[in-house]
Amino acid sequence: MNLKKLKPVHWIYNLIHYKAIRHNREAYRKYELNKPLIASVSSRDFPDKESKAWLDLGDSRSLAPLKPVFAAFPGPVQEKILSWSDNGYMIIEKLFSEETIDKINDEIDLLIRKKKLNFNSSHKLLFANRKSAFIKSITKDPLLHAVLEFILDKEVVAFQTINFFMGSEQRAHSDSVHMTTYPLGYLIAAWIALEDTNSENGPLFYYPGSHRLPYLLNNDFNEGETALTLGKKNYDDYENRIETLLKQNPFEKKSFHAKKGDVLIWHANLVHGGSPIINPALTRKSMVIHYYAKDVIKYHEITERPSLLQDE
Ligand SMILES: O=C(O)CCC(=O)C(=O)O
Repeated sequence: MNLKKLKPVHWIYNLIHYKAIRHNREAYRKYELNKPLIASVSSRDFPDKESKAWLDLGDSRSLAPLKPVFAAFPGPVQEKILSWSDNGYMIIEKLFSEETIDKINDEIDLLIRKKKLNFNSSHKLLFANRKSAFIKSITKDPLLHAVLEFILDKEVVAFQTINFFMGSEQRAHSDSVHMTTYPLGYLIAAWIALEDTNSENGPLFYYPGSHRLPYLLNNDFNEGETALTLGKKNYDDYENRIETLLKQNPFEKKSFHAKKGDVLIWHANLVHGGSPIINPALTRKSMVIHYYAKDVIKYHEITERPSLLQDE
């Protein structure tokens, strides 16, 4: 028996990390989830599976200009906010300067040299924001923060940063199965180009409009769950289901050929991934920051574990 499939193993893990799951306490109360914080949590605990984010319930073109702060954004950013409900993503060109990006790259190199940051088995460098005050400050960039909080109409907190040296080659997925919220729709990500990307170095790909697909959660691809064990299916089964969904709903596939300093912001349910690396000699340095709205329930649908969040 795979220990990772045993819920009691997760409960012990959650208990050990109790401080980092306390962020859910208020939200459990607010959304009337009557469970201990250390218990497994999944979409099966909740009454609905639709986003409650205001720009999913209504259209950004009519709603966004009604908020006085909208007028404070630069004109080009306003345009992108207006298309959010249709697109589920936006690109802000050169949000970060060359100098800032160089500093990020230097900082990541330093963290690696000092062995404070290590590649995991998927070639990812996780949580540089917890190791470096400078990287943490990037997650709080004022314009980026203002845009994210406007889109969600809630305060946001950075859950994690992931740095890549090479393209991820990750299959198509939506982040909502990895970083799930109740209500749905309250995760948002910012992907920062730390160098230019092109068709050779495994650029990010995404499907505009795919955020409107139904959220694919445990009940849709997993089965055989019991009170003590997780369902029998695994992440490959999830990715296969997404592939099938994309075949049934042919969205246009776009690749992000970014310039250093460009940022792509994506919706909680936008389907995206990493293209194949055509030239393995090329790096594709990037940093993605995943943010949660602060006052919602935050967890990982597949393993049913509450997300671990450090104090900001
Ligand atoms: O950077 C990439 O290639 C993919 C990143 C991604 O899928 C994610 O962070 O959710």
